[in-house]
Amino acid sequence: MRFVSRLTRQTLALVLAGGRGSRLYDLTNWRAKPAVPFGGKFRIVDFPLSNCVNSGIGRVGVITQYKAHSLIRHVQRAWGTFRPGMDEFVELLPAQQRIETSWYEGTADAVMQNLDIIKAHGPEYVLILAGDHVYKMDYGTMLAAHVEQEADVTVGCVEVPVEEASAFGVMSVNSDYLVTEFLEKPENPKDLPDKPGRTLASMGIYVFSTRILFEELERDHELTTSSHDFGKDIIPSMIARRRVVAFPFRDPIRETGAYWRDVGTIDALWQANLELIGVSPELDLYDPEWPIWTYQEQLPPAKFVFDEDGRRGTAVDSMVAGGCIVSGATVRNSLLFSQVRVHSYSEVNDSVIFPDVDIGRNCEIRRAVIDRGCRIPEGSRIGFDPEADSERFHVSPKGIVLVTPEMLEQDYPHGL
Ligand code: ADQ
Ligand code: ADP
Repeated sequence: MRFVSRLTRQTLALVLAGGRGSRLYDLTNWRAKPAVPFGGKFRIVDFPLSNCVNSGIGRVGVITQYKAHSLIRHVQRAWGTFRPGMDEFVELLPAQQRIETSWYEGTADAVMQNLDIIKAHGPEYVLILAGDHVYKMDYGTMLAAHVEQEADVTVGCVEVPVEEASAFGVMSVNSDYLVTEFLEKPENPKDLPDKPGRTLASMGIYVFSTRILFEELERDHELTTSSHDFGKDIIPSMIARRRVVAFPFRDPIRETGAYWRDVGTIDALWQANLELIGVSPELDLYDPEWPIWTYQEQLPPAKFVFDEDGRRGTAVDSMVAGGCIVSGATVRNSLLFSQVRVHSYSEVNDSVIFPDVDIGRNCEIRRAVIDRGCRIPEGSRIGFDPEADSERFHVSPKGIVLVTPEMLEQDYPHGL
């Protein structure tokens, strides 16, 4: 254990949080994907950041670019006072044209443009993470594997069904987990030799020995043909020249399987949120051994009340955050983020309701994701008629209805 804690102390983690996340449609019109709310009170970026803290990595940079306002505000509030004075910090690294006169191009360029900041911290290892995945992972075991295997770079990987693999970097490994091939988002990914129907996908997280990272970034920087991306350029080009090792991810607590989700679509976001409600969800937010940290403003407890006509306000099979009031309405199999109001005679089923939403009287809502600040007018029916819904809202391939303030011709909540 002392060995691992020495490694985590010698590590600087960089969380890449600048991408657009365009498959989330209007949810990322005004915010970056890592700032998208998740799990009733968190934002997605809280997962990799909590993993860092729980793994004993105290030095973390968050690289931001696209629509970063609410992300920056959240990281400052939740993570800004991270044990000051103990060489532990979460530092925001916005694209600021320090080296180039351009914004960050690919993910490697985003790291390259912060090279002098990395040098100033002098880490032995740099752990590169994505800010937009939901999972619990002990990065200490990955660092230990990197050192034991004498790797130049270690790539975190998970097994996925072949039919989903063209969204990922896909790799082939030999019996020592040395990567022999790496194809970024291949059209026809190959099956694992011993497991038909399955393949090995990159999680887009990497441990680099710092010297190697610098050499590779500088080499890539000179290549005019490169898009300066880890998955597209850097990792594939290292296979023939360096020791590229795969690290199969296991759950830190159960040591079997692994919960890891790229909640990159409305369907995936909806499903991953609702799965949390189950009796024994794969991702347990109530586990004291691997807490997920966040910021939430001080709010009164959620309240469930009879309305003036004596109708009961209830929520069952649901998660309800602070500041919510359910009055004379019924909520089932749903997740209510903070300060949601559900008024009399309304029914909410199988839905994910972001903070500060007001659901008027007599509404029926099912299979929906409602964005922050929406005021749903009295008598609305959402999730029953895909054709009518798609005239005003966005309807996903699985029929989940996304509603945003803009679609309701309302303003987003400013200054909330
Ligand atoms: P993608 O997820 O498609 O594939 P990308 O869109 O580059 O990769 O995003 C990776 C991370 O970097 C995200 O957290 C994103 O927000 C951030 N990011 C993207 N562009 C950025 C920029 N210019 N500046 C700062 N941050 C930026 C990658 C790998 C695959 C792997 C999947 C796993 O390339 O090999 O399988 O992740 O999801
Ligand atoms: P989050 O729920 O992620 O905190 P916010 O609703 O606070 O998102 O919006 C993020 C940022 O974008 C805020 O600064 C907000 O003022 C701004 N914003 C949101 N919607 C609009 C809009 N329609 N026009 C201009 N700015 C907007």
